[in-house]
Amino acid sequence: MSRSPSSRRQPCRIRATGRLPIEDGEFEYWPSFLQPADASRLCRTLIEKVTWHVPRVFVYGRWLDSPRQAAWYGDHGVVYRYSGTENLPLPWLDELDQLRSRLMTFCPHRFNGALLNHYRSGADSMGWHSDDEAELGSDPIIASVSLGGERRFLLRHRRRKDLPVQEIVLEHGSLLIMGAGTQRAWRHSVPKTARHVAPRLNLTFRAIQKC
Ligand SMILES: O=C(O)CCC(=O)C(=O)O
Ligand SMILES: [Mn+2]
Repeated sequence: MSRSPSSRRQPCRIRATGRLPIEDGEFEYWPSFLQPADASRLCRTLIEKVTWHVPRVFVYGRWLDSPRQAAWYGDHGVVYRYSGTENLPLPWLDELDQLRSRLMTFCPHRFNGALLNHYRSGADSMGWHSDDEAELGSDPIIASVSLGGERRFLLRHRRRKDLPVQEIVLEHGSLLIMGAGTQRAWRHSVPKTARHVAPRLNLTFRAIQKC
């Protein structure tokens, strides 16, 4: 992930469904991708069954514990390296593989791995970054499913300082597709919140090009 310092601008909230009115990148937001009951069941199952760990990442010249739990699942041999970590895939859980099949029917992309994030409380977060590692290819497509507590997802253009920070509230059972151009033009983050929020899972399905 390439990172940058945080921004002080007031975010502009986007409430649209489907293709989002965002420049220089194809973002789609589908709030009811999963039915609430199915999303709740999947959230409970994955919190229980996934082999979670706290990644130790190399950022700004030092090793730090990530402020969340994570896990990498994927096809055999699909290794994902980011922020100084090398992640060997855990074999697909049935629930993740079924979701992957559904996503590949919904959008015309193939995914061979999923990076899962567990935000245990509002104190867990994800800093500003783009998912632009070489092994994701020149224009990565990422399908991101959210389960559990709603969190703010912020987008900041990498070059256009005149554009406001954009904000999408990622709801329980929603799907965000970050398509063509999104990682080249934008950085994204999930900030901490002082509000009481339920635990949240985010499942980001990716296509590793070189294994
Ligand atoms: O939790 C989210 O919605 C975003 C996760 C993310 O950006 C990532 O895993 O790279
Ligand atoms: Mn990301």
